[in-house]
Amino acid sequence: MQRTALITGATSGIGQATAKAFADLGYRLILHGRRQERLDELKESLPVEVYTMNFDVRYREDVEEAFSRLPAEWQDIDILLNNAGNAHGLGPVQDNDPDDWDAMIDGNVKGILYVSKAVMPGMIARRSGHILNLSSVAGKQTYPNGTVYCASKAAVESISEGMRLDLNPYGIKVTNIAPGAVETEFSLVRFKGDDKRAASVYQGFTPLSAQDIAETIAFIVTRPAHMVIADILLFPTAQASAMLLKRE
Ligand code: 8X3
Repeated sequence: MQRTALITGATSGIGQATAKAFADLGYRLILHGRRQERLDELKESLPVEVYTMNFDVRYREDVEEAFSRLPAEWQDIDILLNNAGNAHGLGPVQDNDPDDWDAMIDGNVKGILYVSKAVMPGMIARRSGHILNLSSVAGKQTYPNGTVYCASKAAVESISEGMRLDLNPYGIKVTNIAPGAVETEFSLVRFKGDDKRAASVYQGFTPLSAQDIAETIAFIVTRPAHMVIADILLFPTAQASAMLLKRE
């Protein structure tokens, strides 16, 4: 039977690449983002049925409202990829802008919870489903100047673990995905549009691409029913930890 997958943050990077990978698998797609134009373009480019949702995962009422309008034929969601999330700023915690803290805690932590809250009841009722949460190596290792981003991703690690425990009785799979350096708009957002600083993050080594992560996610969601890849850490070959990267 054709599966239905919901991807948050589908308008760029890992979300967008995974939308394409899922379309290749023949899945029907619910694509979420904040940029309707990009969602429409993506929908046009994909050879499968697509429903788009436009809201900010940080605002609980907006999330609830968007899901209350989800047509009946889109409500049986088999796969939820909680991909939406961002870093805002990189600097000593004592100098951080609290607005950046709000953006990261609300977007990366509460966002996953709000969206999952809307999707889990259907999975529980059907006794099946797969939730994949985009964490980061930053969720496993805190690095200097990354305190609150790392804290938000450490929370994702805990949420993945907790979901796995609480959803276990219902046969729902939970996967935690922790990439290291992946070249996307991630650093551009972190450095607030400073493209030179963003580009310097990926200089001197070959970073992972969004495509690399998408191919891995496609592999994860196509494992047989009795198997779940519970937790996965992905590095470019040049990377050995959050802090250690071999640059030429
Ligand atoms: C993205 C990877 O190392 O910039 O989550 O935190 S890192």
